[in-house]
Amino acid sequence: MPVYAGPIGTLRCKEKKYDYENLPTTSVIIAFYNEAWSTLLRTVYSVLETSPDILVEEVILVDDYSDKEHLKERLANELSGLPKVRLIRASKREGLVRARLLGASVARGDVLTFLDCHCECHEGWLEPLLQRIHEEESAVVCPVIDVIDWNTFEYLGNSGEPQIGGFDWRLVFTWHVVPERDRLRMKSPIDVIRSPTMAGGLFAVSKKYFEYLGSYDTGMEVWGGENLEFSFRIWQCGGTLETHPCSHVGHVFPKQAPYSRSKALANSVRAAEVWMDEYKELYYHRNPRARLEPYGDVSERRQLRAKLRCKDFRWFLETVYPELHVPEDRPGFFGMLQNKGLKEYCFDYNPPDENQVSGHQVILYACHGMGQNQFFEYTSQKEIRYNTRQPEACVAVDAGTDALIMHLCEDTAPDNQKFLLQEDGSLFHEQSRKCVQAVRKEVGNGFVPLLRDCTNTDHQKWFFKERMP
Ligand code: UD2
Ligand code: MN
Repeated sequence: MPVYAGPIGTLRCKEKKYDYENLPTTSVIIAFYNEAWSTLLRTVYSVLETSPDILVEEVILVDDYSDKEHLKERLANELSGLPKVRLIRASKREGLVRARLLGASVARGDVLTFLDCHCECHEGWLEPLLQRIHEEESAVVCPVIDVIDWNTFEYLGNSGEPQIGGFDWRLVFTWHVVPERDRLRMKSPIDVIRSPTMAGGLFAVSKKYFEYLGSYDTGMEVWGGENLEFSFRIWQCGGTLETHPCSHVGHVFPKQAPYSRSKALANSVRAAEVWMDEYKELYYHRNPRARLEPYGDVSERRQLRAKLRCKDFRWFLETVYPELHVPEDRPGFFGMLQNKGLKEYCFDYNPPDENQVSGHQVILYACHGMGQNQFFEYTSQKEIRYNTRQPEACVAVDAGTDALIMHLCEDTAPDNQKFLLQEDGSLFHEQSRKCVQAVRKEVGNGFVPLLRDCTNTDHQKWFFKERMP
């Protein structure tokens, strides 16, 4: 078996030769809602300038019922001189799923290539995507997403190796380094990389295969959730999702979107209800609001799943994404971890940096029952896991100190991360032989959990509660 275990790089991409005559053609589909002029036009011109003419059937811009003045006449005029560019307009606000499908419904290319409306394609971005789909029709292929600076709009690129997509149990998309397992599967530094999920905006798919797979869930509104739904569906129904290290497209990750994203929760619930089987409970435990969210009718999507004889979510987790830790969520051992003496105070952890989960202290805060920062799981390894996010953090106490600090969890729990939750509610730290107690902060208001000699006080008693009464 040919094995490549070195760094994944783009250096050799330039040597790659393509058989242009035989590659499929593509329709590039760009949906937009109230996008700025410069970023939208940059996307269009960069597609035209970096793509071999012979491969581009057309560029379809779908206006999702924008109300900004510059996107009306002025845009139509600007594009009228570009023979390959078509502008179609939705007659009401559709949301990105149905807007993209509007574009797909008129597309004439063999392959649909979706882009966000604030991108810059990098020289050579298109050929690898089409080449791969030419080889394997059921491959859905993403470019590496480079960063365009949100303030200066400078193309910053990507430091280090391409990353692959995952998710956490809140159903939030996450980035990961390529695991060893997948590295060993690669035959060269410019081979495709398998990815459990995609970010959502930039990918190429055979038009025929997209239709076979059931395109998109048209019950999803505005923004969010469709990326994980499509990722699960691709894998579970027999396709593959990949990133091609030779294809690079820059994207502006804005600080704030020009529209409300309140529909994201219902969209995620639809994805969970159709694809996740019993694992959807792990999601609902971590986001109790999701369980109450009206999500409409998913019976057609379930029928699609049955018709395509798609595999179950357990298969997906075990085969495609074994790196994701699957919580146990034993009854009575997850949710809010509440103190008995203080009544309404719960363990709370809110790391200031979303990307740096470890290193901060657990505090106590008024119990809110919303999961998220107050969700903890007590495992059979005696860990107190903060596992709404990836990577997962575990409560730890460093030798000689008394504060509860989050460390990254390990495969086998180290001794300083082990707590015994006893029948009487006491929470005993085995290594130090002390108990966790709710203690008033020395400065400021509020309380923190600290290690103290074990006594019988209610301030040393803790219990899990799944939700607010
Ligand atoms: C990411 C994806 C995005 C989408 C989203 C989840 C990338 C780079 N971006 O968020 O494509 O999968 O996750 O839903 O992977 N749009 C409409 N109508 C709407 C709302 C948005 O046409 O009602 C357009 C929007 O103008 C843009 C695209 O849909 O072209 C994606 O929206 P975004 O850029 O605000 O999403 P992003 O990049 O934060
Ligand atoms: Mn975007």
